[in-house]
Amino acid sequence: MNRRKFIGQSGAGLALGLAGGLTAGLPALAQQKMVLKATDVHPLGYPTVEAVERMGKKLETATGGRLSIQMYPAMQLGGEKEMIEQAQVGALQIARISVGPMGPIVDELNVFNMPFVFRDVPHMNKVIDGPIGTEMLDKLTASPQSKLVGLCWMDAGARSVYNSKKPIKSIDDLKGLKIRMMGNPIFVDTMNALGGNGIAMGFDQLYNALQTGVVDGAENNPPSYESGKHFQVAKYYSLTEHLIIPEILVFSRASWDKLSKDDQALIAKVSKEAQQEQRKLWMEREAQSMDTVKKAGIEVLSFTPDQKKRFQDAVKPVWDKYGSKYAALVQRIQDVK
Ligand code: BDP
Repeated sequence: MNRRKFIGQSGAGLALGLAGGLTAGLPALAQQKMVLKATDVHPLGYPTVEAVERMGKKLETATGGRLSIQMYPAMQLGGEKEMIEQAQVGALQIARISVGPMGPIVDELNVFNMPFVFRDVPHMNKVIDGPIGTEMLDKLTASPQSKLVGLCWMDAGARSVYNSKKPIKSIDDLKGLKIRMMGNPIFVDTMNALGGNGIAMGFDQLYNALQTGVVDGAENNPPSYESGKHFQVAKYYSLTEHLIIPEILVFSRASWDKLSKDDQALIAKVSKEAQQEQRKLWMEREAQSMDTVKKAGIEVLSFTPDQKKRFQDAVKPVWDKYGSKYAALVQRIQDVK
């Protein structure tokens, strides 16, 4: 059924091609109408979702409606693990996912998943906009086990801890709290090194887990904390900013290989534009989300540089365990000023 959706309606495409003055001599592929199925865990209006929908409109305009994107937002197709699996088999074409769950698939990407690897969000954005960003997308595309094509990066700000038990005023307050992390051993180890009790769990299960007390808290950027309504069940938010993880837009390799070269180039072009457009949407949404949660009475705590340093020092065991294999790349990341 999914396959039918992707390459279906070729009759309509042919009619459209002919109406557009094209001759029937063109390769069949170039005339096929394609609805690219896209998905995201976030709801409509979220910066990543909006950016992909805008990409779809551009594709429609550029191809006279032959190529379009149908968005399945808000975990309609499952959590990120399921999204990746569906993209890998070509059951959907475009998935917007965090680099977090991609690390176990393409190990090099894990460098972006290391705690405090970026100085701040502008540093991360500079890295993904530059040669390292391009290389990492190429590595993802070239990796046979990914079965995905890396299209572009998106901004997801910095992740900070929230919980339902107590304000985290210093690293000591994390002790013993059960904190949900994304499914990647680096994150569980990071939370454990910070003194909490890291628990890997899908984003799709998190709201319930917070509500029922299966976990005491989680960590995320302000837009996810707000739009996922987690602030309603975990009201203490502390700006630990321990992870700055870019998002990634991937295309199913199985589907990509069925596209004409021109369509591939067009999708690559609108993706590059989406990288910059999403960033503007992101900054606006981040400010709005902060505003919303503060107005709802959330206590947002920040740290002095000295207090922050305690968090950075505490993750040394994580760097000792995973960092050495990425040493050369980490150096190049640090050299980006
Ligand atoms: C959000 C990311 C989303 C992740 C989610 C998570 O945008 O891709 O699934 O975090 O924590 O910030 O799982």
